[in-house]
Amino acid sequence: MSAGLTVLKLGGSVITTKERALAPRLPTIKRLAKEISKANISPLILVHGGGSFGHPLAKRYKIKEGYRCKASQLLGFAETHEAMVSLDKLIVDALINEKIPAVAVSPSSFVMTKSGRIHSFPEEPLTKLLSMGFVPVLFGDAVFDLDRGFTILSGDQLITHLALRFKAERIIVGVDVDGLCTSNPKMNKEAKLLTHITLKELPTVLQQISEAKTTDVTGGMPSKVREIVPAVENGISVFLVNAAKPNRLYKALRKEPVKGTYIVKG
Ligand code: IP8
Repeated sequence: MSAGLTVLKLGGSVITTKERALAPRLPTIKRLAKEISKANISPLILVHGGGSFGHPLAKRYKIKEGYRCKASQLLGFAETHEAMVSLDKLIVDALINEKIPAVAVSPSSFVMTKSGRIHSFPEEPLTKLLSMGFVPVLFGDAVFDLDRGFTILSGDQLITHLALRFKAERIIVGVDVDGLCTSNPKMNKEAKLLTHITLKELPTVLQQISEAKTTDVTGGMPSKVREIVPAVENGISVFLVNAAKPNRLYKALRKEPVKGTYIVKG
C-alpha cells in the first residue's frame, strides 16, 4: 500500500515490560514486525520508545536534567544510549526478518537539542533513505544538548518533528491501552474510550488522566499526547491504537476500522 508518509511510534510499554530492567517483549516485537510487514505500508518511518531499557538508566543518572560535571554521568549517558541501541537492534532484526528494509538511525549521532527541544536535525540522510524505499528506525535517545550538555529526547517529540518536517499524512501511536479514555484505564475500570477527540477537548481529558504512576523520565500519557498537538494543528491525522493486542496495529496501518482514538483539529 503506497500513500502519504506514515510515522509510526511503538511505545516502550508495548515492546518491553516495565516491571524489570532491560526486559524486551520478544514475542510482541516479532508479532508487530509481522503486522507491519503484512500491512505493506510505504513510505514509513518507525520510532520506538525506551521502556525498561532507556528510562531506568536515564532516571538513575539524571540524564534528562543535563551534565553536572560528574564522571559517573558520562558513563550513565553511554549506558543509556547503549541500552537504547540494544533495544533498537531487537526491533530492526525482527523487521529485517520479515523482509522489511529497516535501517537503524540513532538520534544521538545527528540530532542536537537546546534545553531539551530539537534544535538541529539534518534531514538529508532520512530524505535519501525514504526516497530509496528504506524504513528508517529511530528511537527516544540520550542526545547532546547545547545548554545542558546532554538530555533525553523522547520518541514523542521525535515523531511530531518527523511528521512536520517530512510532511507526513498521519501518525500512528501504538500504546498498551485502547486509546485515550475518560480517566486512566489502568487505574479505573470505569474508564471509557474516547474514539474521537478534538484539540479543544484535549486539555480537560488530559487533566483527568493521572501522571502519578509513571516511571518514564519523559512523562506519562498526558505529556506524550501534548507533544503531538503541533502535528494535529498542522492537519496531520493522529491515531492511538492498542498495539499490545494482536492485529490492531495491522488494521490501523491498513486504515481498516479498529478500536482506538483519533485526535483531530476540530
Ligand atoms: O520512551 C525515551 O523515549 P520515550 C528514551 O519515547 C530514553 O519517552 C532513553 C529514556
